[in-house]
Amino acid sequence: MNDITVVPVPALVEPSNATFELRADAAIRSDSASTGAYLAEALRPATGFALPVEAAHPHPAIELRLVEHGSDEGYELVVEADGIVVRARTEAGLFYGVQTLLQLLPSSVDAATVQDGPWTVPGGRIADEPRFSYRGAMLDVARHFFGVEVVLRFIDELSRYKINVLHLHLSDDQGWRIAIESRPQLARVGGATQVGGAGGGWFSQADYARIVAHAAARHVTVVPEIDMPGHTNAALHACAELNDDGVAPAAYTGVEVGFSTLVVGREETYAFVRDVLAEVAAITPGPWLHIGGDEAENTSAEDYRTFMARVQPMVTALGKTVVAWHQIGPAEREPGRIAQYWGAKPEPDEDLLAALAQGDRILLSPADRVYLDMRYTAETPIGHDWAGYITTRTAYDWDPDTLLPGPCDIAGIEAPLWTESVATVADIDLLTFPRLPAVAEVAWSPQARRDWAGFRARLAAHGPRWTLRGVAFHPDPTVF
Ligand code: TNX
Repeated sequence: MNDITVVPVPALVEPSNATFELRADAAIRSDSASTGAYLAEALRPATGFALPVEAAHPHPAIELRLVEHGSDEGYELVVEADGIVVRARTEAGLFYGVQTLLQLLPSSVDAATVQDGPWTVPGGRIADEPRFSYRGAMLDVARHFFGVEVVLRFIDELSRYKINVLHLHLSDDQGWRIAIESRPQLARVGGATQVGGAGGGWFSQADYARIVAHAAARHVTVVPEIDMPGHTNAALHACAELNDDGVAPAAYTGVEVGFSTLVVGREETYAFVRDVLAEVAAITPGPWLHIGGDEAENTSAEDYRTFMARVQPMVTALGKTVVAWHQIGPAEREPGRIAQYWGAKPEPDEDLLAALAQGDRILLSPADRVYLDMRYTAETPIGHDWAGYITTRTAYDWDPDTLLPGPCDIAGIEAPLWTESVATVADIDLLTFPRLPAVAEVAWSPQARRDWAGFRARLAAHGPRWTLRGVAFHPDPTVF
């Protein structure tokens, strides 16, 4: 295990001189039917082996064991010449042990067709657990819509890097992307277009359920975001009754921000918010509901606080925890809420300071580090640059503990992908890989285990894997 290329780097690695070889007659014994099946399905195409999964095989080559001890997401992986054992207290931990094991095999294991072996794994012991319990990625399906299959594939890729939250930005000026049964015009009318005009679309509640289930099977929790009171042109366009004059604005297909607002003094606004949040909460098994709150530039500060003072308790009453962009800071604090910091250094941000002063938990999405929509360099064909260029190294080389002024309760890290300029799966891949794995390591691995030179060497080994999996990553010349 001296030269392993596992990303995120495990907390502890103890190499041995042993080598394990997976052979055609290998069986998997698993205490978890789902994780056993996941592993076998990941191994079968390239190895061509049958790899039966059984709860009680007498001589398994690979054992996945649920045990009494261990942390919530931790695992232990022991590789000896005659077998491999993964132990974890939870199903999530077992799944992460399996991800590590897959990365210990030759990269050709990711091929879709049978390859030559030998399928060797270096011997030793790994003991691993995450630094942060919230390790997220965000996909904006509002500016450009992406269908279920694209989202499922995105989940597959992020879960390989032990990311465990998918935040879906479901509404914005350019589109409303989740069906609300009590207000069908929201998605039907509000979801009909996207940036540039043509296209658009939305998730039925059955579509959303498929996403949530696929994510859950990979230990990923979905956080739905309904952005309010700004970023609401699509809703105002779909529902004339939300407008003071009863006249719906035109659909918006540009890329400006900050012009729209729900009408804070109008009762109909709160009936709408209540209906929407109730349905979104009902179809979301995870604990979080994101209510946006960013860039409400057309809402007065007083109106903003009035609005949030009414909306936050609705979320709590639905049994969910409020998540909002850090502009929520000055609004009355809802117990337990999470403020998502998306600033870029160095200016001290008053809204952030207000959130910190109120004792909000903070989710770190520093725009100059982890915004996947920023260009890598001036040459990157798509993306923004308002927070600067973000090379893979920039995304990697920072310490969450020293980012903010003073101590605070950090919930974790999330890398958002805004999609004003992201229109295809290839666009998603280009901006996401290899930077998301860099952020995943920031969120998972102990700071003391991380350094750019080591990361770069490990990350480079993932290029061939992405190629085999059809991921159109950016061949960042500082890495590959
Ligand atoms: C700011 S980040 C926004 C988004 C844009 C993004 C583009 C945040 C909470 N709001 O509306 O898409 O910049 O980088």
